[in-house]
Amino acid sequence: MVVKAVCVLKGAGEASGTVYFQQDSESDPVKLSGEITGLTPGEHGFHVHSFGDNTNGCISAGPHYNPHSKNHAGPLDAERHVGDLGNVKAGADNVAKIDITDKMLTLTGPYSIIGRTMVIHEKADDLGKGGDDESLKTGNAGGRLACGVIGITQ
Ligand SMILES: [Cu+2]
Ligand SMILES: [Zn+2]
Repeated sequence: MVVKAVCVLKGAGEASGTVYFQQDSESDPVKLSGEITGLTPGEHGFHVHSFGDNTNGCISAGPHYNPHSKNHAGPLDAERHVGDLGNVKAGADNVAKIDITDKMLTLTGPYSIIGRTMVIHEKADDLGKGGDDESLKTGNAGGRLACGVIGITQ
């Protein structure tokens, strides 16, 4: 059964966007599409964070979604936070197109990301290769520009 979700990202500044999620069956990867506008050109860290809580802005979303207690890494690493989607890249038009297929995310079962928060960051994610403690937690991606809770859609 196809499961679809959507996330509308907003923040205190210019950045905003919409991300669509689709998973064709329980064992299929999750496809993400959409775009984020109002970004400085270049790479921006993009993750699923633990909580669907935006009561105090994006900070209330907590750390990267990490149900298996791994270190932070990149989306292609076997050992990573479930929420680690790496970077999206904005062009000179300040827009990042989202076109990601991810095998670790799921929209079904106990580790579903529905009800959690997507965050777009100020800086590039170093994918755990920055050589400091913070790199293994957050990828040194800096502040949270915009975020939104992932919700079920039709
Ligand atoms: Cu993040
Ligand atoms: Zn992470």
